[in-house]
Amino acid sequence: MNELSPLQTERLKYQPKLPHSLRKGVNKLELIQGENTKAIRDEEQIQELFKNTYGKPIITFESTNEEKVFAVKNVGVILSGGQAPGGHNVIAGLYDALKQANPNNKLYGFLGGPAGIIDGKYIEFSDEFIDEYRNTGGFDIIGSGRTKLESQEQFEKSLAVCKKLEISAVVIIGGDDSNTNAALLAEWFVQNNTGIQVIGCPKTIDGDLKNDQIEISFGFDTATKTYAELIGNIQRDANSAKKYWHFIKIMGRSASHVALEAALQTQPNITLISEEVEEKKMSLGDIINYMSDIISQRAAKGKNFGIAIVPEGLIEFIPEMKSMIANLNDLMGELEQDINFYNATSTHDRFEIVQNRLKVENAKVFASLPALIKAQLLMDRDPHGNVQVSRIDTEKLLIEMIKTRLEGMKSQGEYVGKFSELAHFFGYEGRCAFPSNFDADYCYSLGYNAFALINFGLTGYLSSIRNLTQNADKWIAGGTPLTMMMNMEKRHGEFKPVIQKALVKLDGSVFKKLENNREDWAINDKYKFPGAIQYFGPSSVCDLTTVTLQLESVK
Ligand code: FBP
Repeated sequence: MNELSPLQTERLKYQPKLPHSLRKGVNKLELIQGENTKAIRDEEQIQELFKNTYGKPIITFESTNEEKVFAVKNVGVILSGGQAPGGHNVIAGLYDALKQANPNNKLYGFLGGPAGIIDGKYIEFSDEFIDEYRNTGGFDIIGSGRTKLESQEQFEKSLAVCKKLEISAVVIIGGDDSNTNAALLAEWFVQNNTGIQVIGCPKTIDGDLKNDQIEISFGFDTATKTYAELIGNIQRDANSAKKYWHFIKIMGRSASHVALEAALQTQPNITLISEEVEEKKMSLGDIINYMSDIISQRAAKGKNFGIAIVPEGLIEFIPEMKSMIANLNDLMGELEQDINFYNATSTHDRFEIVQNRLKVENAKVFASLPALIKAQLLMDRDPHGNVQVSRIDTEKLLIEMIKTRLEGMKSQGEYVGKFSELAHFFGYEGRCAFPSNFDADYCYSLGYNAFALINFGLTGYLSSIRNLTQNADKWIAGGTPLTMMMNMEKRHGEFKPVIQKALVKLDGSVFKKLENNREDWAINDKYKFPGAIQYFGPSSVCDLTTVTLQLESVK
């Protein structure tokens, strides 16, 4: 083992908290069945596609004094998609429950994400190995990947690997796409009488895998607290030096939950919310005017500094950009085959080819963008065919356009300030932080609970821990059928069953909190400084939940 930092050493000793119902042990549980469930929409189609796993009841666990005996089991686990703090604890919780149930049980970890189960690349966990990773950030214990697990061939290969290892259950730790794939795999395993169960765990810093049953995905708590610490530090710097406007892009592929939460924790001058931009059909020009007006109002008060928060996915929510990017996504396949495009020696020539292929109105939008953004829009798509928004410098695009707008305003005598800007992107800084106590406890509970679901023979369920604003003692453990979160959505031109992504609700209390305060925060500096995540000390700082969770828990 490498030499450890003092915090690493202390965190390894931390014993995560479990809900009261799970504390007597995984063999002393009673399963309580709720009502049967339905898909959120498109019930008939989802039922048709998931004939064997559709409509199952919601499950809760209660502890009992009666000890049950279960057969020996081998389980496989996969980390899927982007890193999120706490993933190692999901595996640790799963491992502890599995070994507690029967020391002869085995846990296998598939390497490098879903590709590991297809290609048969795995390790078997041991006490010594797991112990090195308890309460640590990252997914390096077994690695992660973005392979989509969805084809017949992949399922067959996965089955062969499971048979070889005598695995009777697979746990997939992932976001909405990975858990959609977990649902498909669960159904396929039942349909083919394999006897293999599939259980999902809700992961993603983006916070967009949530619904009535899943209060939040793991990782959101730690990532938002990390970004809030950094934003708070920058606010102090800006307020001290009083000379820079800081434009901070905040990670979160599509939904703006992360930017919104970080903003509520820090109260910056400007916070853009992609969902609002889309709903109000704000053009790029409207956004620039909105931001320039605030910059100008502050300058009139002698404040040539400020903080602007930009959600990572913004560019895809601006109507004219959305249409242009969709057109570009469709073109990417053709461009890959286009010899002229690939042989083009200058980026200018490449841009020309793209412009000539786009629809007229989209070509105009493309042409209006700076070369840097055009080049970034032409980069490779992710395995789901999406633009990789983390690699597009939206904050720089806004800065360039604001500069031009402010010059125009200056010439009309409407702006009297001096605009010096700095651009930041906070994303990867937060995805592998040491999990907060909340994420350490929540993740361990999710993993432990996943094994309880397996022990009771369930499949096609998401491990669920609820009542999260209360002490861990009062958390409610159970399972949510994956099919109840699904509906049909168009993906690459075809309707497919998918878990619905939760976007920011503009009529919800979390957005309202921003909306009711943002005019005040824009001009009167009301910066808050959350500071670093605390792991040891008073519960009021160590066990704090996010503002989002607190506001959403008030029904
Ligand atoms: P998941 O949905 O897989 O959890 O991904 C989250 C995320 O961190 C996004 O916020 C971000 O846009 C993306 O991953 C970045 O992907 P990559 O790690 O491939 O650069």
